[in-house]
Amino acid sequence: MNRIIFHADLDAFYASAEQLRNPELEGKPVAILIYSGREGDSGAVSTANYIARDLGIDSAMPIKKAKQVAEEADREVIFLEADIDYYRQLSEKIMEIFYEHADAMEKLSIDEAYLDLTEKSEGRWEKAREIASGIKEKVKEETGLTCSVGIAPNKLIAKMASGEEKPDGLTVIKDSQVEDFLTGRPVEDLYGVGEKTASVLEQMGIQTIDDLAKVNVERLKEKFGSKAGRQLHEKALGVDDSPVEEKKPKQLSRIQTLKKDSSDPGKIAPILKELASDLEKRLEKEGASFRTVSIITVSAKDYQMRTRSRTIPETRDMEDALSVAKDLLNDFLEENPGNLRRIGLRVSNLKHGSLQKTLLDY
Ligand code: TTP
Ligand code: MG
Repeated sequence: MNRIIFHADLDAFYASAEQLRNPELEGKPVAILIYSGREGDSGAVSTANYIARDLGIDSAMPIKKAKQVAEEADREVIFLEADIDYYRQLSEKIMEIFYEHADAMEKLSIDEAYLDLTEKSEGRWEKAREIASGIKEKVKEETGLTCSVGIAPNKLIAKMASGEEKPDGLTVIKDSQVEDFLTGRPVEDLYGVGEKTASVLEQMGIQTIDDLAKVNVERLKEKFGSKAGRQLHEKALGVDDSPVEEKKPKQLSRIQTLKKDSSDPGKIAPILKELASDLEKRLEKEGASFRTVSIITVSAKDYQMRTRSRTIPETRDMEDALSVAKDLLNDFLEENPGNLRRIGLRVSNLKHGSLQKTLLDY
């Protein structure tokens, strides 16, 4: 059966995430900043929504420069500091949806994943397209976010295809369309070909992917070494046999904002219980046990995030995690008076597969 690989990439992820929790941003240019912390405006734009991109503000632009662009355009751009923890939570939710729909999932970054849909779609492109639409809808329904999807015979082409119709796109490139799809594009469009490689290729007179496909592979091997040269040539031909590889998570966590800021263990512990039951399902699906339990607290006063952890004998019983978490919470609240805004639970030191036998079992 021919392989069918799906790649999804969320649209203007951090900016869209901010728009979700603040609908007033809708229709305005928004840029998300990551401060380097050394001085006032040092740092860079992590992403910008499409309206801000039209003004010329985009990822990796220095903050100072972005503010200058806004001023020159005489537009009020909303600059917000990145809240990575919030984006991570959203990302986890989305990855769960992907995970449920695929034969295998490989997370590529906070807002991207590959799925293998070969079995689920029985190798049929139309069926794969339907599944992809369903996934996009589910993501929209459950999180309010849109993503762009590429479906192709392999990871390389699927990733390129997902960028074709951003935002909210769905592009299918079947085996028979790969060659046309690659023709005329600059070599940098190939995932993994950076500026350096591109400039060496340019010196060899190679600019487009089809130039690269036509060149004798021996010339590439001479320049880039045997393995890299061969891989480069394969890429240009649209060939990529690499499997969608599940990266087993090393930890799982859930975090929730309290309905009302509180320092009362009686009000906070029930939330830990909810988080534990949520984690239990995920852990079961993962078939994993854990050794370390942590609580994550976010202070209502300064939004500081703090973590308390304890390591216990290997278990897969969330009741164990919950009782440790309650202990940690009580200790924490005694030592740190003041209201919490959010509370989280994490299990880490995960071990996948069967629970290792302990001495007691023998
Ligand atoms: P991307 O998927 O590259 O960008 P995006 O989702 O904002 O926009 P697009 O619609 O083009 O996919 O990256 C995902 C997130 O990663 C992005 O929202 C912010 C973060 N990021 C950085 O922090 N620094 C960077 O240089 C880039 C490129 C992204
Ligand atoms: Mg994205």
